[in-house]
Amino acid sequence: MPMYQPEIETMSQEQIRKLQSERLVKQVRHVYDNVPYYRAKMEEKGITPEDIHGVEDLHKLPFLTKSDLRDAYPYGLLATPLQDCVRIQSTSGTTGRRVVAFYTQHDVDLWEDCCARAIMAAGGTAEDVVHVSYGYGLFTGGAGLHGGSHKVGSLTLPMSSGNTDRQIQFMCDLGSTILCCTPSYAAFLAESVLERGLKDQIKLKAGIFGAEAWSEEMRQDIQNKLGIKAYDIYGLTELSGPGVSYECSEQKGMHICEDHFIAEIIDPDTGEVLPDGTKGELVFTSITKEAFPLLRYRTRDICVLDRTPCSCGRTHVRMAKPMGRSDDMLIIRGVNVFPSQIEEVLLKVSGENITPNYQIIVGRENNTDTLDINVEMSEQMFSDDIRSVETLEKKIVSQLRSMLGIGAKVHLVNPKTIARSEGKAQRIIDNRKL
Ligand code: DLL
Repeated sequence: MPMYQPEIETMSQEQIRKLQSERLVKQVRHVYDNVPYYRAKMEEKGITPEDIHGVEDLHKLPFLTKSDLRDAYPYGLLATPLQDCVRIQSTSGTTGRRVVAFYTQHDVDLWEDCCARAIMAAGGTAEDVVHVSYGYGLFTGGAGLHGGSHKVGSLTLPMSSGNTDRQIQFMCDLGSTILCCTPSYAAFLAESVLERGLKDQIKLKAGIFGAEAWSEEMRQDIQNKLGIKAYDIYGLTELSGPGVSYECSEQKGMHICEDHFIAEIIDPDTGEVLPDGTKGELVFTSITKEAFPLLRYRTRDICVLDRTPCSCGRTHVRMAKPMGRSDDMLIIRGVNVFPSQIEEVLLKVSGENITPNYQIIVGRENNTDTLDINVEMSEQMFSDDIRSVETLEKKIVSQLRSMLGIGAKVHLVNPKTIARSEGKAQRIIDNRKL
């Protein structure tokens, strides 16, 4: 499949490291000179830009965390005059202060290039109709894929999220070939297309789904229902938005745009840098951003890096599907559980018998954590006798126990009783926090 910027996407690892080193040295100087907040952090560590000669010195720099972003809100990390900025985007977070990120025109351009790489890695060309159902507005999903699609030269359908009937009508009438939205909305759209008996009328060939953790089982489910290839895409507002990394046709991890971002994996407790292949917290340094350049930003996403060659020809390091954010991790009776692991068990054990709609409810009774999982049955299962429902519930409980080591109560609930999501799904209700 053709690449958007093959000369960059296939650079040798040595060339990438050299480019990263040159850009890092410049970026550290830019931040030190223009961001007093970060300069103070460097001074606290006794570091000056003269100490940073290349990627090998990255570990000397202080980390930035989400709480730094909150402290410095709104302008404290801005590295260019506000008049040079042309755009603001913001996170979808619902608690605390939102993160506000700034972009110069150059920053928007590079971000859109990253999204264009992702679209072409999913087989997109100027012939395609790219149906963007990520939310438009402050959220980066809509704007990012929209800009990327323009750069590829595809016909861009700026649908935004919601109004499922209209989404499906346009998909059929205008022959959308690539769908971009969250995986949970893709699952809902897939269900809605099948319900309306319109699978034969859609021309979709690929989907570019991200913004939330989703399992391989969820991928299979969406691929089968829509008859497409589903590609993962990752990113965060603080670094630009979608396109920090993206999957290629191999579907074996997401290539990180290493000419723009240096990735590290650290031990979340000690901050120590871990070798490639070890699971830990993903940390990014943006080396090309002008307005909002974050150095050693702790994402809280738990993940693994893979530097083995990829048969697609791209040389940029791949990151595995993040298991979720460390702050989404549930500690249930002392066991660490990521919601994505529960999703994996549910879909693996139940196959066609359930829909990918579920809700995880955590509580506390008599000082002991409780875990209840509501999962929607498929219409077919719903019409089965009660005994088969009970058998499936027991099977899920036993698999959860053997795979995660925890007991849970599983309730197969009637079809269409769990609220659908048009953006990022809200799957966890943790009543212990109330
Ligand atoms: O979610 C940007 C985005 C939009 C990515 C569209 C992909 C597609 P934020 O709202 O700032 O930005 O949320 C960033 O979402 O730190 C991860 O925890 C999570 N996340 C994003 N992509 C993935 C993914 C956008 N593919 C936070 N898999 C990140 C798992 C993801 N988690």
